[in-house]
Amino acid sequence: MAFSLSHFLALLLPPIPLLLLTTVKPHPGFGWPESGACVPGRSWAVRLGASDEDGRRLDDLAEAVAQEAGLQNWGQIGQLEGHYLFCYAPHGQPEEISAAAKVLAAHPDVAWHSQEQPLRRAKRSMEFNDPRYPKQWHLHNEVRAGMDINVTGVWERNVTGSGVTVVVVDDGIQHTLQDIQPNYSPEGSYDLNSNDPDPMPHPDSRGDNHHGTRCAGEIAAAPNNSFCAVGVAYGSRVAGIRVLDGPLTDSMEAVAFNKHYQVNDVYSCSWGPEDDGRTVDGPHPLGKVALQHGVIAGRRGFGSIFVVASGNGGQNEDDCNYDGYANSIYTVTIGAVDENGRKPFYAEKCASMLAVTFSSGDGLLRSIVTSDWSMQQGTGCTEGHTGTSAAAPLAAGMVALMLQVRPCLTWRDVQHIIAYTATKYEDKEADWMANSAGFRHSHLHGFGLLNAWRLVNAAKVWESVPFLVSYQSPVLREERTIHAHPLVSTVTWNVTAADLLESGMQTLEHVSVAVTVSHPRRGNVEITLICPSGMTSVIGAHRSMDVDPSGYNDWTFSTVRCWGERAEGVYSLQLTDYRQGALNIGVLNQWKLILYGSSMSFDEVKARQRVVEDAMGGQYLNSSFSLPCPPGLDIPPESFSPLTSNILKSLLLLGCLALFASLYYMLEVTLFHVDSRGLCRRRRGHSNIEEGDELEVGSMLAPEDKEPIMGRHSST
Ligand SMILES: *[C@@H]1O[C@H](CO)[C@@H](O)[C@H](O)[C@H]1NC(C)=O
Ligand SMILES: *[C@@H]1O[C@H](CO)[C@@H](O)[C@H](O)[C@H]1NC(C)=O
Ligand SMILES: *[C@@H]1O[C@H](CO)[C@@H](O)[C@H](O)[C@H]1NC(C)=O
Ligand SMILES: *[C@@H]1O[C@H](CO)[C@@H](O)[C@H](O)[C@H]1NC(C)=O
Ligand SMILES: *[C@@H]1O[C@H](CO)[C@@H](O)[C@H](O)[C@H]1NC(C)=O
Ligand SMILES: [Ca+2]
Ligand SMILES: [Ca+2]
Ligand SMILES: [Ca+2]
Ligand SMILES: [Ca+2]
Repeated sequence: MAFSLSHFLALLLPPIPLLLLTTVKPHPGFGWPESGACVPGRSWAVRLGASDEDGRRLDDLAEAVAQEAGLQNWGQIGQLEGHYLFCYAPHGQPEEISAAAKVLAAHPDVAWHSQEQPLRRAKRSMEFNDPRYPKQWHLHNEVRAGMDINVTGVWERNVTGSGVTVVVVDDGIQHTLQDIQPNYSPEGSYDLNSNDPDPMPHPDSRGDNHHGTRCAGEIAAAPNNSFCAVGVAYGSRVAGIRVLDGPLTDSMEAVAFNKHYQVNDVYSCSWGPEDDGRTVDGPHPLGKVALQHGVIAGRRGFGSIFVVASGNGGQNEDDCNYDGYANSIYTVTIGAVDENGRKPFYAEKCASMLAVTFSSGDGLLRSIVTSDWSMQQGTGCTEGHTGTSAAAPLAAGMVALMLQVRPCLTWRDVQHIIAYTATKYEDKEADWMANSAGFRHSHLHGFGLLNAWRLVNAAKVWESVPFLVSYQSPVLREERTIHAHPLVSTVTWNVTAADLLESGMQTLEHVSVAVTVSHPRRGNVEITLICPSGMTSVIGAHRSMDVDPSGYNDWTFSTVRCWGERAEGVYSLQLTDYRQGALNIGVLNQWKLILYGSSMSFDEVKARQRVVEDAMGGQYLNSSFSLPCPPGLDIPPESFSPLTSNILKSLLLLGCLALFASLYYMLEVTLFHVDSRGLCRRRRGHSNIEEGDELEVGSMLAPEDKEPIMGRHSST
């Protein structure tokens, strides 16, 4: 790929005469003539053909040539040896000008000459008349350099999310608002709380249904309309799915994740299970199937992009590995940092964190400035959007920018590009650790800060990764007592070359572990996964508030920290018990290792890292450059309309294989990078359903505890 790219670049950019790019500076030896200005139209750039052994002699020659042409010699141009600037005498007439041109053209010592014209150069700054734009520090931080998403250069290249739709799955969006209406997509919207197509929020007594509107503004607030703010992807369209204003059920969640999935490209979800530091919950069976179905059939088969907030339970020692939405391999898990790049009090950490972006912080640090609803006391604009809730939509907007320049990125390509491009910075608490593939990850900050410029440039040159494959160990029954801290209990599983032969897996993406532990106070247990390279992930953090006596029942933890590493080798799981007193005896009952990855070789991972870094100059962000993109598939706008519990139930029971077998086959043949074999075929298992979940009709109908994730500082 590196070869073909540089080759393409060579064709794309013919050598530009260097002179036009350099500034004209006086040569130290000469000094510029005192009077008159050497203005464009009166000046010539000349390259002498003589050899450059002796700078002094070239200067003499230049002087002689200038005199012959009736021009003044203004000396060497910058550091360009043999290049001189000649100028007309202040009172030169047009006839003399053309005479000089003839002399230069005919002169044997002049290799090249050019009469200089003013260069058209636009000033590199985005001017918007939106009154709060100057306060949107997350877009352009003038106070703390580098602490923004570096998006203005992307906008200057006319990349604004055009052609991409982001849907905010939340408590509705006020689409009549001045900043939302121009980019609102009714086609992508729905109201699952009232069961109608219009997701307009309903004012309630607490006045807090402004959340979705704020998220929508961060993504696509209209620019330059003299109103409020500007969105990250202000050229994209934004839709709303109203689902949080009322009891949320598993089936509603499932419908939301696939709603209008040929219209909506990116799903922004700023909510999750309770962040109380003692909950272990995630998508239930239907929600899980819907996420899986979305990445297979959404976006014409390239896969819906699900962006989820990592949670606001930091002050409760919560950890996003106990949040099934964050752990899911199908989601882009986004955490928050404050304006200083530090973890705010509310932010959670976990091994499945992909990256972070900006949001509110402690004390005097600024919050996110965005649209707001104008219902109740709302003004249509706020400076107080907070929490990881505010971070996820920024990430969703950045994904929209990526999809504009490369519409065929798959859901996995997006995660790869984030891992390859996120930036690191000094932070003592971050505890960055480099894995053997050279990716640095922190439990606090994932692979680092999202950087729109880097994401978009990488997206432009990104070739889709090979299709997803997976490997599952058998269920490993241990019944092993968990030692008290500082002792650890270690179990291992050796994944051999023969194990990986059938799938062809070479390098890793996500690594998951399904764990069953009995413990009278499960928060005491800490679980660490060690990949063959030695890279450690704290997949089950110790949580002092989690007093639950039922342990973990086949809970799937996951990590992204072994991304790009070789899949083969010995994996170990280490458990330790932070118990007080001798009574709490925990047992690791069983575990199972699940690897996700592809046939991409380790060397190819390294080669891609170089391709990505080579693209950071912006040279490919030219509309005349594009890698070929397959067209995608013709998938019905909605497989089931309306999606009833019964249909969902049969979808679940059939698994993806039976119902979508022909579709998968097509995907594999036409795209061969969007493959479902790894999703639907288990190597040693018999179940087509993710981790053999059983469907309980009861759980489908019971309201779940899903709460919008909001910072404690949320205004109103
Ligand atoms: C915004 O509008 C002003 C005129 O009101 C115009 O000068 C400016 O170029 C516009 N900015 C952008 C980025 O389109
Ligand atoms: C930010 O974007 C500019 C282009 O606008 C680029 O030159 C610069 O290197 C980027 N900064 C980082 C840290 O990526
Ligand atoms: C910017 O992009 C939009 C949408 O793709 C297009 O309509 C417009 O012509 C572009 N403008 C320039 C100056 O390239
Ligand atoms: C893992 O299995 C391979 C193949 O059987 C073997 O060569 C290797 O020694 C094993 N490693 C360990 C640590 O047991
Ligand atoms: C984009 O490509 C065109 C045609 O190849 C070229 O004329 C133009 O200078 C390029 N622009 C940039 C910014 O590289
Ligand atoms: Ca409605
Ligand atoms: Ca605006
Ligand atoms: Ca949480
Ligand atoms: Ca995830």
